[in-house]
Amino acid sequence: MPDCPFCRMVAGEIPADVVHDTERVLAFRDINPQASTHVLVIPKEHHPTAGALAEADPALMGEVVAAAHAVARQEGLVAGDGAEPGYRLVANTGPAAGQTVHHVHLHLLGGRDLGWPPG
Ligand code: DGP
Repeated sequence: MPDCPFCRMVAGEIPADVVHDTERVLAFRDINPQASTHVLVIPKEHHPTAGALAEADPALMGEVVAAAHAVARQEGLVAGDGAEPGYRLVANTGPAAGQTVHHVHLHLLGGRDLGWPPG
């Protein structure tokens, strides 16, 4: 998608602070971090939302979630048993949730206490 910033990042046309890179998934630090760890995890293929991706290619959605977990481990957010200290995955979908980039991305947030409910 020529106008999609994340497709352009995948193509190497926009610089990214990449923390994880596989055949089908890319993870890079958010330009406007909301926590000491704030990484965006995306499929390299363009899909507009998490739900659309899960319907079109559930295996790829699984790869995106597994990549997020691998990055969380890399960032020291996951103990061996996956329990401590933890992290949050967020997939904003549509205007009510404040989605601004229409290429599915999971926000991986961690490194501070994350309040609930979110804003
Ligand atoms: P969302 O509101 O869920 O669509 O969040 C989009 C996120 O993408 C937002 O936290 C800022 C981030 N972002 C937008 N453009 C860029 C960029 O060019 N580089 C990086 N690293 N992050 C970006």
